[in-house]
Amino acid sequence: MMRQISMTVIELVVCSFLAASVGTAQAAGIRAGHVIPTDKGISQKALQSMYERGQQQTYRGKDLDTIGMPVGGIATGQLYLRGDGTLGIWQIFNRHVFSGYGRDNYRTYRPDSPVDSGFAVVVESDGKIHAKKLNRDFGTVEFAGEYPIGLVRYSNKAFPVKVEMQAFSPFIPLNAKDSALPATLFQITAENTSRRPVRVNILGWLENAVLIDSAKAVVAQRRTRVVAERKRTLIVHTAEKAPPSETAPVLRQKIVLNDFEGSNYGDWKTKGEAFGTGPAKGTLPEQNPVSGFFGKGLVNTYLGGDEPHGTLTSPPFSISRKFINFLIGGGNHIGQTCINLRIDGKVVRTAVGKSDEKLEWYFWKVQEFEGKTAQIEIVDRASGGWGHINIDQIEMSDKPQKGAIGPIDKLPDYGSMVLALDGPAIPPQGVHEILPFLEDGSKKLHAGEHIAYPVSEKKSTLLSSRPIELAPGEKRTFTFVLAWFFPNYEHGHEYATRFNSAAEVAHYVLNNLERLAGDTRKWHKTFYEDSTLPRWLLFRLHSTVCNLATGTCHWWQNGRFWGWEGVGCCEGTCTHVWNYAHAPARLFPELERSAREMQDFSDGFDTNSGLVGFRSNRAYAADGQCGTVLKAYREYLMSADNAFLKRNWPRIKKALVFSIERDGNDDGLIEISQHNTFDINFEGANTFVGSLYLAALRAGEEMAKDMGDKDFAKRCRRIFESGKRLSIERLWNGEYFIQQVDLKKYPKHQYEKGCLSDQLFGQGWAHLLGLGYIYPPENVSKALQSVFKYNWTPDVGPYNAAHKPERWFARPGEPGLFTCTWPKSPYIAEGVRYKNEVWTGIEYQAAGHMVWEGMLDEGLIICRGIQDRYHPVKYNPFNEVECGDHYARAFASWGVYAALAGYEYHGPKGHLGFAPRITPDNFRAAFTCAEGWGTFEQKRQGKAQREEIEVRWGRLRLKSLAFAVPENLRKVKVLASAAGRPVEIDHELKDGRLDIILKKELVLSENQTLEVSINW
Ligand SMILES: [Ca+2]
Ligand SMILES: [Ca+2]
Ligand SMILES: [Ca+2]
Repeated sequence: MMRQISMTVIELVVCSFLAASVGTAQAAGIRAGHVIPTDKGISQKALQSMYERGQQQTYRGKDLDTIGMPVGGIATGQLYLRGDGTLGIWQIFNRHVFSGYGRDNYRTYRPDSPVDSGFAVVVESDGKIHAKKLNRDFGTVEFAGEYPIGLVRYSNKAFPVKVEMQAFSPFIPLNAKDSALPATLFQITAENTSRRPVRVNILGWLENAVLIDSAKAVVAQRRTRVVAERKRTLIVHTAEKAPPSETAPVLRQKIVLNDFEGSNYGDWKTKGEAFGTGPAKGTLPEQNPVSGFFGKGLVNTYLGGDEPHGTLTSPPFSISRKFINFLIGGGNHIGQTCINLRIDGKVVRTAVGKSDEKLEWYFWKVQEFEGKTAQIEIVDRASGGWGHINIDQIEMSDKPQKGAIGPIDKLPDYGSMVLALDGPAIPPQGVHEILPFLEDGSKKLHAGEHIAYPVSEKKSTLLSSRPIELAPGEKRTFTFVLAWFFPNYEHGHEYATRFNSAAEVAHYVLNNLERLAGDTRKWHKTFYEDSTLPRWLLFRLHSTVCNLATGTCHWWQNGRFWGWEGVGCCEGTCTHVWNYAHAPARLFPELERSAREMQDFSDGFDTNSGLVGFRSNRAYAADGQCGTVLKAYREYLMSADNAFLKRNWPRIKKALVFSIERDGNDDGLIEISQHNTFDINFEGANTFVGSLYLAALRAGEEMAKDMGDKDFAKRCRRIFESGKRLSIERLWNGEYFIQQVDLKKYPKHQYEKGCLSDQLFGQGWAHLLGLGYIYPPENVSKALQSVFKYNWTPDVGPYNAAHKPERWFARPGEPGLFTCTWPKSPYIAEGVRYKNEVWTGIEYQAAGHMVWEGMLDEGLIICRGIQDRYHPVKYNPFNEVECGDHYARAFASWGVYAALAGYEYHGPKGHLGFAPRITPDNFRAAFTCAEGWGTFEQKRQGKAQREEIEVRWGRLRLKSLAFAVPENLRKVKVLASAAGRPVEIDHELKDGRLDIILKKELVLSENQTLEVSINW
């Protein structure tokens, strides 16, 4: 049931709350030292600006540096469009780099660009050639990207043409496959701004980066061909085995740099604790068995566990062989558990373990460095899982030790890359005269040549469109496609089941260009342009969706969607982190269904007990276990029929029964040890796990009813009612919900009388699933007010000065919502882990819930805080970090979006409802359903209200509707029509909620509109 609340009531709630908080600096009863102001200091003007529709945001100058917007297909790697329109990060080669957390990844930096590529515009006017690259040097450069469409504008008064580039990968909600193409489209529009006709062509170039990582270790060659076919021109980059060399090499004797057989490290120097005083003699205490090393000794940094850090550095030595071979095992954290080769202080080679204690051969090709002085350093700066490294037997040799590096065509970075021009290119000789404009000292471009060369060399190939004439004021768009194909991922890629090469991908994109680009633009228009919601808020709430197109998300060859928590760290689509993620399920429900069916209820499911291993393992997380039931219900709601529920119900039920067994006595409270997303265990009753449990019981009840399992439905209801009552009796302190725990018995990691921001997590979930209130509305509302009052601050500085966070995701001067505070009782220094941190996922979770409850100001203020923190003046607005980049918890933003519309949907029942929380008199926003998406509009004026549901993509099956009308109404007149024809309906009005039953099922197809007029 949605909450029925009219605008008048919302206004009253908001106003009375503000009146209560403003001006009372430190209300009575607040602990001294709780340095979070109750008056948040938000001026009326600032607040008002948050509600303004506003414009598409544009960024210039220094702001461009930090921007990195993912523009590849979902689950196909991670490619950034940087602020100036150049490409960055380039993690498309199956290597996902963990960026660390806090101090490591919440920092100001420009995303790197390890692969050379770009575009340039060439203008011929008055017989002269002018060329400019599309980058920051163009002149005035402006970034106006809104995910999924990157947009960069270039102009320069001294240049006769201005350019606008749109860069994106097809992104079409509900069409996962066409949104998961390993490709990026570039549509580059040149406009003649001069008074004379000009001839314009666009050039694009791309480095052959196949084997980008392995190049340092393998003997191979790259090959590039320029192919003209089907009115297109393609640069095709591949790699292959190198031809055998003609003279047999003379092998010099190998030199052992260190075999770690001594009792100490000799002239190798240690720093930190991880290396101890000498080499390990095998497996260390509490470590899984270590094998594969030579002799009796090795480097092993699992010294007292993963916690310690340190480095071990060799004395300088001269490189005098072609290869350095070594044995390596341990963690696979790039830059964190690694061995590096340094020359002139610079890391020129690096390697990590494979999250395996067994040591295996690895080698670096160092021929190019022969004669240079180098140092080897072994690094451990990781403390989490696999935060250690094992190394042995480092030698220089003229022969690589075979082992870790397999045949070339099996390497993760083996595959192909293509840059395709939609149209014919000019012959290579025509390009040569332009090259001097584009080359600099470090780079050589090749045009139209078939070339093969050793992988140790870097080469870029260029092609150019044919010039076209532009009259003054005229413009023309040129289309390029960048495509990649790197199938050798541990679990394969879904895209590799549809394509065999990057060229095939490029052809597919160009063959379907109009539809793919058209549908993507249609979504962008529907979501951003045709909405009445503030544009900044739309930007923020949709920006996190880009996490789908990063290393965080993977779509395996077998169809299973799988996610890290953040890029490269913490594996297994972790149930408790993904508990917060709503965007993927609402945009691409098939992906989340696959995560339920192929992980939660198969790989990760214990068929004996019903336990859902929270990382597809056999470990219990209380929040994740309950969340799995909620997700299953959501996936059912986002389905067109009940097939998903039918297939999975026995296991969903069993998963819920597992939680009921943890409850133990059916009283609706789980009191035994509850491992959870704070990476600790809560002991005793609490509403963090408790609300998720009660919501799961309600979801279980609904699913049981739909499956005809009446007895189980009744049992769920009974336990739920008990838990609801007992939670108020035992856990309500008059202002918010606390935890009932014996701190003497459990002194660590509890929150007890603290105010936990996530204390109503399950209630927020219940609203999103149309399950209604699980606690009395007045307690819910009061508790949320307390969360905002006690935990949100416009400046984290003072509080964090008093209570230092374990990791920094907000800096002094920045606003944020703390995980947990103790406003009414002494601060617990050993309390819940991460208490003093700010996580965007929790902020969205709480803000979304506040919006449901009509606390619109507070919800917007929290979201605005995130938007301000992630302003490109400091941080990449598309990369909300936690443990690693593009953290999955941030997908919670979609909960705010759903709340703003008061969206409720039940696919199998054909039910759709809206109760806009923001501007209900004039509201318009995009929505998604099981088989289609479109836009919903509500207008209210005088004694009339009009609803319009327009399908823009796919179809929408409807049997019932619900809308919010002013609460005081007793009687309304309702008329409905679809595609211009009257629709027969019944209606029911209660407390401001209008339920409409369609007498016959209605299917709206693309471009059809359902209109409902309500009069009173
Ligand atoms: Ca050894
Ligand atoms: Ca360590
Ligand atoms: Ca119990």
